[in-house]
Amino acid sequence: MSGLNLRDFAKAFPTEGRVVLCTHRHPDPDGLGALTGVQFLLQQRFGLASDFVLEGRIRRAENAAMRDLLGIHGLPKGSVDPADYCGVVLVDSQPGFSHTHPPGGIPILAVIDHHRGPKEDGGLAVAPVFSWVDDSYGATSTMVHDLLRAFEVEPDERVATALFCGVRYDTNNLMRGAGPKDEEAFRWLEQRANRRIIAEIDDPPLPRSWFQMMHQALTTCRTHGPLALTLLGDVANPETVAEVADWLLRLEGRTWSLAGGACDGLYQVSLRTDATGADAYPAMRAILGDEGSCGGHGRMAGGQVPLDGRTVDEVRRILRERAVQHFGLEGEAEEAVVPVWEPGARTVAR
Ligand SMILES: [Mn+2]
Repeated sequence: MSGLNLRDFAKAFPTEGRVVLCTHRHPDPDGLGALTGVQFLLQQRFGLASDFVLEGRIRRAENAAMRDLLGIHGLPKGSVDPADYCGVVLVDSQPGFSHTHPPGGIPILAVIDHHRGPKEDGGLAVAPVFSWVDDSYGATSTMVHDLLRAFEVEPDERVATALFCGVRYDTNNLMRGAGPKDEEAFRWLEQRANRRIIAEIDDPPLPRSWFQMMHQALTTCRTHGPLALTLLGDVANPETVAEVADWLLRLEGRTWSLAGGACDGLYQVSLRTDATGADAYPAMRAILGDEGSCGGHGRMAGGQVPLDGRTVDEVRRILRERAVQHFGLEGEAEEAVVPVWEPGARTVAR
């Protein structure tokens, strides 16, 4: 872990050239907010232009709305010529994280992140010129807010809105993993953000595919006592799985929700809990057993299992058995959430 040293940050950058800004695959609001803030800082304080290179697709409707309404657009990854750039800045992720692949052949100048590092000691796998990694922050956007204010750069409305989205989504409006620094950033950015845009990002139009996915989730979900288990087939992206897990945790009487779906040769899983004092990470670790990787803390955990030539059904069966066993629910009846009905059949709402 390292603290913020403004002189070291400034020294990491050359006096001219163009910079690539990256975050993890399938960027979320915190990654997008931090990118926008760093771009503004580099331009205003150091006179450096930069481009975003975004990996993976942004599919969650809220995130896509943020991208579109704030004009956060990346270059196609294959189009980056290393000769055009002097360095990379990585935010909300670190070199060595499996979901992060900055374009090769360009030195990493700076890393700003609030996750623990990939190595056993929590350190970075590759040493960049400057690194500021501090897991006491609830969001990387809070760190970038601190950076802007330390350099006395006043964000414009667009940048403040982007950073505000990052802080509030990563901390769930200061209710998850947020500390005093996040609270200060939240209040300060809120004053400067565009509320109409925030409202649109919170409540975007949803495509038919979202309703189809939720329909599939409802018909797939089975409860085993306090556990809602929603192991889907193929899904468009890992965020869908997280969204389904969040949603079905709200089912009355459920204190654990495990959702999964296949994407890019991996079976993605998300676990959520609202049981008092429960920790999702060890439960996820136990359910995945010796395969796959996972991360998380507190009420949420996410992971992935390589299909490795197995069918999706086989992996779903294994995960269901392990989850039921882990929570000691072998004696509980398996129940559907919604009645299975044939199209055209008369249904009576009770
Ligand atoms: Mn984050």
